[in-house]
Amino acid sequence: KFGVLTLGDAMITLNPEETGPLRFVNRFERKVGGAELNFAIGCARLGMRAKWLSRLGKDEFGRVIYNFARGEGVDMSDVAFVNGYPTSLNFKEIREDGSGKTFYYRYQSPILTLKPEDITDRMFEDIDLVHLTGVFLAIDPKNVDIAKRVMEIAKQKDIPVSFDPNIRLKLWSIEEARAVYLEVFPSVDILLTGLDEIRLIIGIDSEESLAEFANVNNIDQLVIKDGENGSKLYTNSVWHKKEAFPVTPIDTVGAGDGFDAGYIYGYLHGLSIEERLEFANGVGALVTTVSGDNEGLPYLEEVWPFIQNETVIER
Ligand code: KDG
Repeated sequence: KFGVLTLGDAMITLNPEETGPLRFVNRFERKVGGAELNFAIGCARLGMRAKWLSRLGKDEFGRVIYNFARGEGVDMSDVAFVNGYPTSLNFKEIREDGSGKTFYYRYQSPILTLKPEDITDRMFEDIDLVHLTGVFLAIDPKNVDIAKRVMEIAKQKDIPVSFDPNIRLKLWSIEEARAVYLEVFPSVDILLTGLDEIRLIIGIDSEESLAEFANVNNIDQLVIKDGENGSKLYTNSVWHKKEAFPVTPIDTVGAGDGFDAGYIYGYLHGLSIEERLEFANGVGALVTTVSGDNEGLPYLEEVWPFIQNETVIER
């Protein structure tokens, strides 16, 4: 089994029981969210070993997240509970087309207590890929040092690094984000980004200029996610494209994390480039069909029949 390591913050996600503006929603479902944790759960469901490194509030909600992630088979051996930092909350608003807004209650996140020196060589044992995202970087400037340390150790050990900018402008300004991303990109082997997002960060979106950007930053695989328009990949001087699967989305939050897990599955398992994109598109699409940030992440045996449009016997 391939092993992936990721690190980040998680929170209780309050999913509205009805669509429309948050101020009119009276009932919520208590769920679990966090971009990197979603990724880890996605990898675990696809049959990989997934380690999520984090800190959780020593409170009831911290326990909910811990038990939930452990139940999904995520390796929680480098997660510690901390006092004085309550587990964060994230209220979601969902519109009729499945698109969402988030309202964070995330001021003293437990991950603020994680320090660069907490990252040790031992955590990289049996790890085949390290995945980082911009949510972790946005939470606190010192997280940039942590990420740098992680990428440095990964490089020493010849472990590829994937990165998703996952831009959250409610957590930092575009200027702050841009400066950090530009520092991080040259250390990234696989960049998994939304088209809108990369346009926002580097101000370009044509294939020619994106290819140039990948070459300059030494990015081996530049993967562009474009929702219902599908995805594309630039690698070895060539662009590859795959169309999206038509689905009726009910909650799109977490689809990008699912796509990332699907792509990394395909990469580590040696799927061809076209298959890899198709697989990732399939995982991302399936995530949007279920309410919650990670509930829709498919198990491996659910992905292929979906992609091949096979009839599944249900009863
Ligand atoms: O990618 C999905 C995440 O955005 C969600 O689970 C919550 O981590 C989260 C965030 O910071 O928005």
